[in-house]
Amino acid sequence: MVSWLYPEMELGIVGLPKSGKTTLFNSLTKGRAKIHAFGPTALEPNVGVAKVPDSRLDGLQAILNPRRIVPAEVKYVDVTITRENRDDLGSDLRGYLRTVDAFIHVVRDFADETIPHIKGSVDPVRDIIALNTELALSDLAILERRLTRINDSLKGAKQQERDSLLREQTLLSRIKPVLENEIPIREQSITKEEARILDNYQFLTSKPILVLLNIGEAKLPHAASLEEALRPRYPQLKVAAVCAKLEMELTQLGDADAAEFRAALGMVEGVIDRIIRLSYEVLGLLSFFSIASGEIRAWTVTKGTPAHKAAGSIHSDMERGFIRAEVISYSDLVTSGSLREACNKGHLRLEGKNYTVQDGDVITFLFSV
Ligand SMILES: Nc1nc2c(ncn2[C@@H]2O[C@H](COP(=O)(O)OP(=O)(O)OP(=O)(O)O)[C@@H](O)[C@H]2O)c(=O)[nH]1
Ligand SMILES: [Mg+2]
Repeated sequence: MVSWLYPEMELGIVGLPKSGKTTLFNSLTKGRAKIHAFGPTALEPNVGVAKVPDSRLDGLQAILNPRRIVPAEVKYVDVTITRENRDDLGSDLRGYLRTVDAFIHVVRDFADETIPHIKGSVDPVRDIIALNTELALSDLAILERRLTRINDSLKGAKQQERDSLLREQTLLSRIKPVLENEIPIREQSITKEEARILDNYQFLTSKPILVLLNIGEAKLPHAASLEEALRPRYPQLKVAAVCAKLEMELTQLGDADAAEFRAALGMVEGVIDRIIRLSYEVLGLLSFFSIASGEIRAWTVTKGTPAHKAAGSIHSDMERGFIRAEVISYSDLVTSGSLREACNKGHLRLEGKNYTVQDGDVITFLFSV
């Protein structure tokens, strides 16, 4: 989806019933949504945000000593699969999934006899393949319906409409057999113009996926090797292993107690922070920083956003009345040690509205309305 502004971007947490989706959601958002070992959970999705950890904010704090620091946020939606005995995506759920920008696929890799696995056994690779196949089948159904409709429309179409229908037909007919060979749309080579046509369909296999292996306590010491084992199989996907249950319990403890538990259990620090950062990456997002009224704030835009649109993410007046952007890169600012020194060294650049904002830019927008 072509969208400059962050609030529309969200990740849908998907996976088989009882794979640990809500447990992970609570760990990420420090939430307290209900967890159930048995039976279906509520219909409504859980929605929450996580603050995006960013060591550059600490770097800016050390130099600028602001009153307040406001990190970026990323939004999660925990989508519940309602019927306990179903292992496919229901049609209403599928419709909902079309609206999210990326998926976190929670894959069960914990053993617990009190929580039956819907497929009878724990087998993460099988579950990853099954979801990918389902997403592909859902897209193929849409492709086929659209191709049939195009064929019908072509019969009575005028020249101009005909040309655009034919272009679309060529594109969809090219994508379809590749998808039938299980190559998701996001891995197919598609031009920008073609992507705009495809955007209308919100294809599920065009969305990025972060695979989260939900491992049990017993597998904690092998977290890294379990991730490594999956990576070559899914080179295009980001993969992370986490013990969601323990992470959720730790978010409910104080920092000191949590650190002690972590050490005792041999858990790696910062897994949840890493997952939040990975979420931000799969969404293709970057942060720029503003410094105003004693406040440093991280703002979120998609990669490739021009300066005037970035200004609009702060305030629509800034976009409308955009004059120019004063930009210093984070690394130049930090190596200079102060704003004044960075300016003395000539690191402050004046950029126009079409400047492409870079990750870590510290920007002041000049505007007039
Ligand atoms: N042993 C163990 N249990 C876990 C782990 N993660 C989740 N669980 C348990 O699995 C059960 C289901 O967890 P949920 O987070 O509700 O799973 P879900 O995918 O949201 O389930 P539905 O929304 O009903 O599909 C709960 O009893 C959790 O405590 C884990 O890493 N280890
Ligand atoms: Mg749930």
